[in-house]
Amino acid sequence: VAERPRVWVSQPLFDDIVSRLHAYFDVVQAPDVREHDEAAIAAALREVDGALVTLNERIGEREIASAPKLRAVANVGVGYDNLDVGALQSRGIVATNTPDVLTETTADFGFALMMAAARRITESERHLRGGKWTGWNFKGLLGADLHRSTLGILGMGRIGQGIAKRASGFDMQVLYHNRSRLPADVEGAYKASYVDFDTLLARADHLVLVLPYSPQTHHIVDAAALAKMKPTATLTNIARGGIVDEAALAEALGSGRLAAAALDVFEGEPAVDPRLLALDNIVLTPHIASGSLSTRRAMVTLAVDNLIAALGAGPDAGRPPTPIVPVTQGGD
Ligand code: 8YV
Repeated sequence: VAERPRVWVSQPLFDDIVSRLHAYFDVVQAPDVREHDEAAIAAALREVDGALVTLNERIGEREIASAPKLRAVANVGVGYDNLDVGALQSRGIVATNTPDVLTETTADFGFALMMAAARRITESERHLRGGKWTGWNFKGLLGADLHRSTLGILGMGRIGQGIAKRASGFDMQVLYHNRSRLPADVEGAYKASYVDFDTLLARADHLVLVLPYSPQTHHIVDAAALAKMKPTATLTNIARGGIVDEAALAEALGSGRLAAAALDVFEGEPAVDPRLLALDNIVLTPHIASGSLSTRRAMVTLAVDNLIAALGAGPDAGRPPTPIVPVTQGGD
């Protein structure tokens, strides 16, 4: 009897969904380890044909070098900066991600964060819970409007377009910047206008970051970029922490150069820069933008389908639904 392929599941996900793998593979389920170090990942990959991983698992040259049998890596998540896709693909290892299924949930959350920053919702709650609300105050905790303001979207991929769609209900003017301009009919559908990066910074009342993280986008929102924004503006990041220079952001928020920010992602997460934690005009959430129960289940379902197909099994053998094709345009 031929040996069954073996797959590694890097985190406890949803057992009822992951168990579909048992029909085709021997499954090695990692214990409840949220952050595997390089040695642990390399050891886990040594014996397996495939892996189901999350953003907590970085898979690069070194891990691949110690994984002679590896043929497929299914990432749970649309962003895949945790994977060295070039290294995987040059070894003929199929890499997949989970686009589309999380678009609307993530766009909802981006909008919620933007509103929370603009209307100072979490700051107000801290004020109340802290016993500082001593009486109704006409000028207390005044925020900025979303409706009829100018929304700036950096990264006009699926999630960026989801945010643009929501913005139309708020009568916002939508400006975007992207690696490449969208076709006129798509721009028209969202009433979105393409502008260069500097114009986006200068004109946005609320700027949302929804672009992939790469060496090219590392710290593109730095002190110089923040200095181009309106002092009344807000910045929301639901992409990856490394896109923003957090020290520069803390400085801008602390000095009144920028009104407010909302971050769901951090450069050194789960560690958060104490300079950000010390500020009141920032909303901080622990990377939960895609975190509705149904969407997280849909992500795992798609990742499992991808892994089965990428390893040549199941109804879509050899044709995983969402393989990663090196990105040449847009956000995610
Ligand atoms: C996930 C994300 O929580 O999809 C992404 O890119 O950042 C989140 O939706 C994460 O990727 C899970 O691995």
